Amino acid sequence: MFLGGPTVRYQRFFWRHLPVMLAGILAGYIVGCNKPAVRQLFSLNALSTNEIQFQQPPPTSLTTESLTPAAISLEEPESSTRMRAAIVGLVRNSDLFGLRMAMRQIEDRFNRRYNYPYIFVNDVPFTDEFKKGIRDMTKAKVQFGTLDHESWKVPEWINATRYEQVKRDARYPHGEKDSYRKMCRFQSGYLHRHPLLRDIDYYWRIEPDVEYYCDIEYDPFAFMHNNGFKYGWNIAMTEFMDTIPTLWNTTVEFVNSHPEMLATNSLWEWLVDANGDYNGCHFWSNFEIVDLSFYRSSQYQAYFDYLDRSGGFFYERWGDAPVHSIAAALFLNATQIHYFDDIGYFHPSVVSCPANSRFSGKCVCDESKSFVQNGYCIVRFKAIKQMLLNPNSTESVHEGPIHYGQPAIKAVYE
Ligand SMILES: Nc1nc2c(ncn2[C@@H]2O[C@H](COP(=O)(O)OP(=O)(O)OP(=O)(O)O)[C@@H](O)[C@H]2O)c(=O)[nH]1
Ligand SMILES: *[C@@H]1O[C@H](CO)[C@@H](O)[C@H](O)[C@H]1NC(C)=O
Ligand SMILES: *[C@@H]1O[C@H](CO)[C@@H](O)[C@H](O)[C@H]1NC(C)=O
Ligand SMILES: *[C@@H]1O[C@H](CO)[C@@H](O)[C@H](O)[C@H]1NC(C)=O
Ligand SMILES: *[C@@H]1O[C@H](CO)[C@@H](O)[C@H](O)[C@H]1NC(C)=O
Ligand SMILES: [Mg+2]
Repeated sequence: MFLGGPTVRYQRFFWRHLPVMLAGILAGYIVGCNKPAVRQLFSLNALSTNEIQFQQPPPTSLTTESLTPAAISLEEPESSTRMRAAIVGLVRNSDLFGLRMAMRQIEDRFNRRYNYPYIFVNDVPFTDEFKKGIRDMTKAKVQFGTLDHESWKVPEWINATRYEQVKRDARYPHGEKDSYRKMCRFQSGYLHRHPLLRDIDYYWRIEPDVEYYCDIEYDPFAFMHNNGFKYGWNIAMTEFMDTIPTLWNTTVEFVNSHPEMLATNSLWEWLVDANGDYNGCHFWSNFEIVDLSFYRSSQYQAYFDYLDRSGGFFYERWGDAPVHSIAAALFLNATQIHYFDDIGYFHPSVVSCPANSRFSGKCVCDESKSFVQNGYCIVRFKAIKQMLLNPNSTESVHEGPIHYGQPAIKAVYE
């Protein structure tokens, strides 16, 4: 199925959404790691005809979030079949207050009814004060752990001279920090393999200072399981491109040597702009609900190892958010990625607020501050997923260039 006039259509889309994109870029300077950004373009020529085949998916009754929620099963698991799942965070002792605030909301809005365990890990031992302050917040089980050296280090193949120079010259948020880079590498490649997570199949990531604005009246873990979702998110925007100059090319190299890993109905198109370059779109991983079999798969592991070897976590400042997101968009089918647009959420300084939450319902947030829902990356996500799920749809949710069956990404937009 081809849409007429992709270029014109894209330009219209661009101008209409320019104010939102500018707002995103501005916010990018306020917030850090996995953040919105100025879009720098770089090429994707390396992906060629033979390496990527796009097929239309079979018809499915499952439709995109918000469009027909009734099609999605909200059934709870039987009480005896609780999910093997936990609420998980990498945190510092100094995060005690911010984490207590986040937990209070998660408990009140959700977990006091479900009692999923918490797991917190740290590169240094947690203090007794920290453990007590956290345990005071919940009747659920809480486990505390530390990391092994392997998962929190600058690998031996990193050239120390070059790395020191990079940190001195970096002009982006957290650019001077060693710990921030170790953090991003850890969350990309090691958190899901931590021994405390051995017995869980799903995690829900939390961070200090996040807020939950709505009652969550179903079990998102069971919901993921029942619908076959592997990756769940609720904020998406463009990355600060100075932190990932070579991430996309490194990814393209990897995919070219493992073309079979690309999912049949992947969301790859969500990642590329009108020039076929990486558009910086990614899910904010400070909130993510994930079927850990995805991160524990040989594909994901191979991808992480390849990225790690290339040195970009240190020579640049690759965030776990773009790494997780690119992997999900390439290696999962679109039907396995879910937008939790019903979970009202705040991470400094971005709000995701469900519609009509100001004066009615159980959310308390101001949707007018929730610019991300109309942002470039979220609009495109919905449009592309909708097209994949229902290629014949005449719904006009799709804007921007979306096509099937094109031989090469580069050619799609020409
Ligand atoms: N144990 C430990 N946790 C860390 C370290 N650095 C960051 N973290 C945790 O990693 C998570 C992400 O760090 P943040 O500083 O919130 O990073 P961010 O959200 O990308 O950036 P900001 O917008 O600047 O907050 C948080 O849960 C932090 O507590 C560290 O050096 N040690
Ligand atoms: C990425 O690869 C393309 C095509 O090989 C090349 O033209 C471009 O310069 C590369 N970009 C970076 C930042 O290395
Ligand atoms: C390490 O990096 C420095 C600075 O970029 C460079 O001069 C040096 O040759 C590199 N060393 C090795 C072993 O590659
Ligand atoms: C994606 O869907 C296709 C066709 O429905 C299927 O063959 C393939 O196994 C799926 N891929 C993944 C990663 O589940
Ligand atoms: C979509 O349209 C094509 C061409 O009109 C048709 O062959 C196909 O059966 C349709 N698919 C669905 C799922 O309706
Ligand atoms: Mg944070």
